[in-house]
Amino acid sequence: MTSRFASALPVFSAALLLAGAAHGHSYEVGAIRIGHPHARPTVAQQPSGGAYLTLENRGSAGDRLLEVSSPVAASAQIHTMSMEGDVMRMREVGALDLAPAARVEMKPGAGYHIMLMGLKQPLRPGDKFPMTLNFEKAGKVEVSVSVDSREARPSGHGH
Ligand SMILES: [Cu+2]
Repeated sequence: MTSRFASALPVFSAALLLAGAAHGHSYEVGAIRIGHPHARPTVAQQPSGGAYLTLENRGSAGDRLLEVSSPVAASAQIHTMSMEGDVMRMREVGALDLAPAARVEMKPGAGYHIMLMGLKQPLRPGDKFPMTLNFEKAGKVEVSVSVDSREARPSGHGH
């Protein structure tokens, strides 16, 4: 009986580790920590939507987010938004640089976001969908993106 109990322990601790990884809805790949991937809800026929997350480089070397993909969209681009005069402009950036200790918080309305282009279905509040991030050094990681349950609003995402 004692030996049977002992052999069950490693399985139990592996399950705890998995639960720990999912806690707080964050992910780690190499030195990169990815926090709270979420997206705005979209309405029917809306061709694109924004996804947001926090990236932290905890390593001593720089890394770069090279590309993003998701089965819910034909393509995904890394965009940055900034005011030019009184006009908000969005442009695609080829890669997002993450210097050592860099922390990039994506959010609607300013700075970086991930643009899901050619949505295959509306993103409904409460849905989750997979998205794969590919980092130059840390490699690929799939995260689960939660669609915010807040109400959709016109987001100025027409290009
Ligand atoms: Cu955009």
